[in-house]
Amino acid sequence: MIMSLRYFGPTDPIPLKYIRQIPGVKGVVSTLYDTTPGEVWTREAIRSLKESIEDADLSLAGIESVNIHDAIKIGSPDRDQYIENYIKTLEALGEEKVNLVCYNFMPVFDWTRTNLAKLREDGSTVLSYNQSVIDTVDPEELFDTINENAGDLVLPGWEPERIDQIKHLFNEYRAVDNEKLFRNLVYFLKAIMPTCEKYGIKMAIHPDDPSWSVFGLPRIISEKTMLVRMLEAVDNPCNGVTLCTGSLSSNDKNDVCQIIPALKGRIYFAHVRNIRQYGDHNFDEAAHLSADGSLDMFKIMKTLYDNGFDGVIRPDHGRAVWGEGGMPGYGLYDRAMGACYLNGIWESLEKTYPR
Ligand SMILES: [Mn+2]
Repeated sequence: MIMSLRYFGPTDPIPLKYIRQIPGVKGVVSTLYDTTPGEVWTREAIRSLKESIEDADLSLAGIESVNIHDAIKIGSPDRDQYIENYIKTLEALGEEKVNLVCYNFMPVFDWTRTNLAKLREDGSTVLSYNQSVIDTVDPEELFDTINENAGDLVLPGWEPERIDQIKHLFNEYRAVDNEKLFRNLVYFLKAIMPTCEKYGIKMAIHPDDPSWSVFGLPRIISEKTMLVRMLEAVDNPCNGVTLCTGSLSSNDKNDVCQIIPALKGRIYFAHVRNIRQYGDHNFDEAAHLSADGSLDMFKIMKTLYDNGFDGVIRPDHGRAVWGEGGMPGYGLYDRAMGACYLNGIWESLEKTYPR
């Protein structure tokens, strides 16, 4: 198990030397933030990212994410060109010995929240999602609200320049239902598998966040049946999953501890965070501690342990605490507390149930 933290590159307000000081954190996951989906990554840029991380005595544990161009998800005529570009990026990563790639197959939005700083009773703030807000705004309004709340920061997936594409994209997705989106995912995976096999690259799809359709867009990676169907459709060890406990548990019908055994051996990356479920498609994010939210974090970690998980893991969105500003969900303090807590659970599992 490699405990890591997400790192937003040279413009991250949290320097690598701070991440290095969190006990037990050995690596970071990151991406090339100056690229856009569909672009071919160069070996030089990957090497430079990797070296900057290694210079800080950490490892580049994987890429989060290499994003998929919407042409591939929509299945438009130019998708093969974008798949070819993706393969070239994978080759460059493989040559630089990077072998874990997180990605998602969500149309238009990588993730959706309605409040980036909901005030809690302890004075901290968290990201939250309220379906009734989504039901009353259009996607463009939400886009503006999120960017206003983000201040000077650029949130991954919500880059201001994307607003111009939103209308066009919604139009394009009108002809894409869940089945078509699934077929397009399988088409993409089959095309990239030979390259992944050649370099030993493990693809780890991130579940939909939240795990239901937002703004009427299709959603296919939102529950156990669909995750299993995806793994079986392309039954190759290079085709795997990012287990994101918060995303899956946004739908309180999903039980992460039931999902983990169904994906046994194919979970290569884990985002482990807690949320407070309010039923009916509403949730707040929470501290990692089980008692702070709705999820049994010990049981989740034990289920991962019992199912032989040995991949990259990271705490996920934290609260904003102790007056820390910065990127919503990605401050240093609460994620550091999360990493220590998860490491503590893991140590107790290793000592109680040696394997
Ligand atoms: Mn996640």
